[in-house]
Amino acid sequence: MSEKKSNKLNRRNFLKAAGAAGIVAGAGVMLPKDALMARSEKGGKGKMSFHVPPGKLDDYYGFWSGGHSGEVRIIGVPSMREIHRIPVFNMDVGSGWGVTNESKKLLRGRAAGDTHHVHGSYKDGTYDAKYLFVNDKLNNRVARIRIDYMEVDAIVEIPNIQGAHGLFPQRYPKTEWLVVNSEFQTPVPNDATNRKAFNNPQEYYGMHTIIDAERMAIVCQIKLDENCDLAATDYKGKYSMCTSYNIEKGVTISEMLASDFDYLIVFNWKRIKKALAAGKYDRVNGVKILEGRKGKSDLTLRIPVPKNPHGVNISPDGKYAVCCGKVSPTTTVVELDRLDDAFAGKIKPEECIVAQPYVGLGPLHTTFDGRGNAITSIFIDSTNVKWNIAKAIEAEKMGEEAKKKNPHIVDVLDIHYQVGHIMASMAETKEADGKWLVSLNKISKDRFLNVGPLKPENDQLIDITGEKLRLVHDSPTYIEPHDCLMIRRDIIEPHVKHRVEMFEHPLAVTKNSIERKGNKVIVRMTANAPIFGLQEVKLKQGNVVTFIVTNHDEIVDLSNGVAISNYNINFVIGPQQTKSVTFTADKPGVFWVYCTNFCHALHLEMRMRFIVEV
Ligand code: CUK
Ligand code: CA
Repeated sequence: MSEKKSNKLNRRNFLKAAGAAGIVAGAGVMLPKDALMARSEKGGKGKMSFHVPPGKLDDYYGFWSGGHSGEVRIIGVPSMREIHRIPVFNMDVGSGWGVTNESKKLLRGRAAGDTHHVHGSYKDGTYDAKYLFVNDKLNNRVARIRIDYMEVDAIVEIPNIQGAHGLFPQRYPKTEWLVVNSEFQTPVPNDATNRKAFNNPQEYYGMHTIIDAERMAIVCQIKLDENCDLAATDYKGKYSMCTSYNIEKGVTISEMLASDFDYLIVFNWKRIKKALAAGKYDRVNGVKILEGRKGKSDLTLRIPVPKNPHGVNISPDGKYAVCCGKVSPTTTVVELDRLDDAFAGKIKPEECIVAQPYVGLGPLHTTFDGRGNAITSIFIDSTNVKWNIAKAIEAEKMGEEAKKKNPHIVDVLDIHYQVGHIMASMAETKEADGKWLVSLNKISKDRFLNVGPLKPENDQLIDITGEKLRLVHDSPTYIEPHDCLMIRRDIIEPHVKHRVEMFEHPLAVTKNSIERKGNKVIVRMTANAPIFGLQEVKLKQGNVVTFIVTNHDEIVDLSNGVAISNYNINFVIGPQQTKSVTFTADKPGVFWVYCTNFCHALHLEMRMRFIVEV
């Protein structure tokens, strides 16, 4: 199917589905996509290349979420080369994540996940290169990745919620709190003690959860009738916010689309801290729950926005929140300086809205070039639309006639196809630099070699240095990045270490030994390419054995693998690193333990016997 034809189909299907669900919002202001396309000439003025010659390094660390693969990936930008994968909520037999005791302790038996939003820790409105945080929508967790080792060091489970979706760290003065939204409303508590609520959706609630980023512990949850979708924090440390598309408390698609408007909900951190200090909370499953419901709480403010909004993003100057319409072909621009007055009751919540420009059919997320322009992803139209924030506000003041001419639109770029998130380099910081844009397209169709029914996604790299958006590169990605970040190399690189501190692991092995305590056997072993510290381990069938292995090489990039044949054990240890596994030696026989990670000319000889006697 040609691109044009299939886009039309998508528009038609969407409108059909929308009609069936009773959508009328925005129908009156819908303009044909062609009217916008008239402004776009193919090929912008930018000159940047994605080509990074052999031996040269990329300018940006890209951190991509991996969707239902459960991982995070590091992509070099602009080359779009995948450099590394960080296993997070998934099992990764390449590195041994989900195999070793260290990773199992964090995963607690749940090695499946759904990562959507990766964000870095902040200091003074930009990245401090300490941590990355990522949500797990599947099992309602948040993981922290330490940037020095690019490994997960903490996972916090969030009770009382489902659909842990939007996540955002505090940006100012530094990241002390993280907020996480629950996209699905549920009974609270959601267990047998509250069984009467199971069949009564009126007793389902959404939660805005606040997490202490250093302790990775839950500070509190703010209870709402609405659901919470995407999240953002401001640049002053005063407010966090969420979009809500189900203020109806619906449990079917048509119920969720019943209301003509939904909300952008703003949370007042000063008042939340006060309420916590005053002890104004209940406890459910050990978590402090604050009242945030409409009419019952002064912690929250509801700004009505066109029905079923999706993304909310803050402009790098800290002035505006841009909320995408999804079902409405508009974005809503909220001036953050008005929030104080709205919370004080001096103005109505809707008076915080300063513009509602038309952008196209199915707007999902917005990013920024740091020069006053916003770029919004348009799912149904399959476009990225660049528009000027000041011009949108000006047109709003001038009235309907001025607005209809869409003076805010700078450029419209066709993408391939069906875009979700988009992100510009450094765009979620005050240092947004307007160089690169990545369009994370959900559907690649015909853009790559046909690999069967399950096709890659298409992450497109776009040069945004010129007036026009200029597509420069297509990059296939495996299941299923939702969002990404591009952080300048000079910010991240000085913090990333070549080797771990050996004695950070309390069990780091310096002397090879086999210790037997009843049925338990503890094997302490060094690895030093091409030799394991022991040449054999002998034990009895049924023994529970723990291997603790430390890689004693100091050489950069010299990792050893430890694989135990037919025992389903396989993990990799980097220089100076220690990892351990525990399992029952249930099969008698001779089993070769071997190095999987090519380490030396005598790599193949790097092996030892594991003898299980009867
Ligand atoms: S997202 Cu998670 S459903 Cu638009 Cu941030 Cu894709
Ligand atoms: Ca709704």
